[in-house]
Amino acid sequence: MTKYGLGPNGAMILASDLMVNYLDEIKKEIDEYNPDWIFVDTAGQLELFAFRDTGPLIASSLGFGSIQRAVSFLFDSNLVLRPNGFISTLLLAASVQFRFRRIPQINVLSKVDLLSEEQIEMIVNWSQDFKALEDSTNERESGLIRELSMLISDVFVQMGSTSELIPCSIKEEDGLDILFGSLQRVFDSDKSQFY
Ligand SMILES: Nc1nc2c(ncn2[C@@H]2O[C@H](COP(=O)(O)OP(=O)(O)OP(=O)(O)O)[C@@H](O)[C@H]2O)c(=O)[nH]1
Ligand SMILES: [Mg+2]
Repeated sequence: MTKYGLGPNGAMILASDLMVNYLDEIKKEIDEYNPDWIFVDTAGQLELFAFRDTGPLIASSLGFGSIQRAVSFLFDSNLVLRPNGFISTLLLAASVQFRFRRIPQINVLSKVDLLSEEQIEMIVNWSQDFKALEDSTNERESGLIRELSMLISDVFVQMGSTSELIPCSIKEEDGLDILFGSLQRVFDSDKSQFY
């Protein structure tokens, strides 16, 4: 902030852009561990990573040229209990997919220890069946929000893009085996396309 005369938001954006200058160093450091898997946890503020040109650049450089890469997008349980929260998050997930279009994306429902079994089932169902999402929107939203939500979910219905959410909880170490299986399936199908 002091060096470039920026406020906190501008400084965070510049810091994430400047990361590109350190990619070689970061790669070298990671390589020293000779890892089987690398997880790169990026900021929840999407404009810091996903929406900057540097995001996809960093993702492809840190992939070490490997084809076995995937983006995992988290739907935070705190934000998706109502249809309108779910739809806003779905829009964000779709724009991340649009930005990293060459990399397969797996959507995760995170922090599910905060939800009941019924709530988890309802949200996972919304992700697979947009008609169910429209029904819940009709039931639980009203006015302009309902109208907008219906229009947006109709776009998803027309795109036919359903992607199942994988429920996970870090706190309870729940669902991670299913996420891991999903990642392996993505990597295996990518390999067969490649060869
Ligand atoms: N109950 C519950 N809380 C969690 C879980 N994972 C993280 N948290 C908590 O959620 C809060 C916010 O953490 P995250 O959602 O990981 O967010 P962050 O990584 O700080 O920020 P961004 O990723 O940039 O949004 C912290 O208090 C975490 O301890 C989980 O599986 N269950
Ligand atoms: Mg985080």
